[in-house]
Amino acid sequence: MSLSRRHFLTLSAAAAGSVALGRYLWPASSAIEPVARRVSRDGLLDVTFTAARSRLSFGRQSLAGLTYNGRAPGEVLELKPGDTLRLTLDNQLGEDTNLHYHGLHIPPTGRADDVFRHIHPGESYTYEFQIPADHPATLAYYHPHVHGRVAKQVFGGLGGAIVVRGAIDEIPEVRSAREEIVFLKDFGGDFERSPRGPEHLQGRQGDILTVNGRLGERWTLPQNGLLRLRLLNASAARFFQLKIEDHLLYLIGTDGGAIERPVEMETIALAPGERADILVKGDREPGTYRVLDRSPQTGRMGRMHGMGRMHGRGRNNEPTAIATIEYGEPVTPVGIPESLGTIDPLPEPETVHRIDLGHGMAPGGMVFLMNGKAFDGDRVDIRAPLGGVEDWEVANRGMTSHPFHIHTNPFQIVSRDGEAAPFRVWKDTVNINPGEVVRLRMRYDDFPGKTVYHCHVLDHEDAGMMGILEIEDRTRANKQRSSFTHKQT
Ligand SMILES: [Cu+2]
Repeated sequence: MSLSRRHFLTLSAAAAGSVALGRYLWPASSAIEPVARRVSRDGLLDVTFTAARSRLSFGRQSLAGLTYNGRAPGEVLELKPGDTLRLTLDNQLGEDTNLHYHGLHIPPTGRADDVFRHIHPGESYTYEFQIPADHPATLAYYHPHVHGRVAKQVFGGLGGAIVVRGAIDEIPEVRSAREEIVFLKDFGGDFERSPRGPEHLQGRQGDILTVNGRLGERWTLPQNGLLRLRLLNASAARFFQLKIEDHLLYLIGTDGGAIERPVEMETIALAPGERADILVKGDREPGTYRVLDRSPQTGRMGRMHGMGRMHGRGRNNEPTAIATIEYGEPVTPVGIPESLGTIDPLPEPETVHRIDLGHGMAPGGMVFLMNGKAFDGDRVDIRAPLGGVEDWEVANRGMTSHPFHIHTNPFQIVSRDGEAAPFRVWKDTVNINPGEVVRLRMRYDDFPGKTVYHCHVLDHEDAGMMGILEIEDRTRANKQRSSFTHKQT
């Protein structure tokens, strides 16, 4: 374990090279308001979001965008396992919308995570569901999910973070850390303009890199203490690759919550939809340090979370400062925790599904395909048994990276190009570079129904790269069938 961790650090460091000093592209905002947060009380979080068109400001620039209650991102929702979220969405967008609760293990049906439900213009709809009592602590992500409009609505500004509290938050070192939500998102240009021709490979991207919807975020790192950054890539299509000047990053959690032991890294790559929980140690010369991004411009990106090497860079490789860390008052020294929890491996799979990701040309432009097919809401692509364990072998046969996301149940990464994953993780989104094959393993726990899997470069999803998974309760189906047969005889 320690060998592979050290191995990764070397690879990552070599790939990152010595980072040239970047520059501030944007002036720091003059007034920094705290991130708006709504916390559950007595087991309930009851919120109303009005989705509407708004003007967004970034420094001296102003753009047309989309907001929840006038905010982009929307308020942070904070709950505990067992709590109920009641969320009324009032649609003033002038077109269909809805919500997906990315990373929450909740039913894909009813008033929960049903992305097939459309909320029409002028309508209001109330989602209501319970966070399961055994839900792991994690950072989840709410965003719209009406097929064909997802990229535009997310790029316009719709989305927000959900914090589920739990065991990792109680580890003394983690508890002592200053915590910041880092909602990463690019803005720029006309959010409604669809990519044309080969632009479609990259999806819609902007040059304004924001953290929590703002420019020039500043965080305090207590001298000798810890800063905990909860990263979420909420871009429609942009990949982030972050490092902090002169500081290592200690990965403590991924999409699905805590990993088993911290993993030391120099840089962290985040594809759209991915999250990471990291600690930063305040053990350097007190001062000011920049958080730098070197988003790969197109094509391949670094492997996720210590999964391997970094690949060919884009043309513009100048790092951009997206935030600043300032040392604060000294505190009693705190170290990085030794262990964070356990992840039990899933049993051997009963079935292996194979999915090829690709693209092609159609009369209307580029189409993005899974096993040669574009999304069809009336077709079930994969049927799986409730309670079963299956592997999915996902191969990228195309020319650009595809972050592969599955709703409802998290998965473990088994291997990449046949090489075993260096450490156990629970994830819901995994980046797959051109030519790579990723094998992931999933158990279809407790929630039957139709759900989806898709590419999280949202322009690819909108242009066809999505499929339907139906999780079937076969015991119940068999019972119904036998009682039906009984009546017939
Ligand atoms: Cu894609």
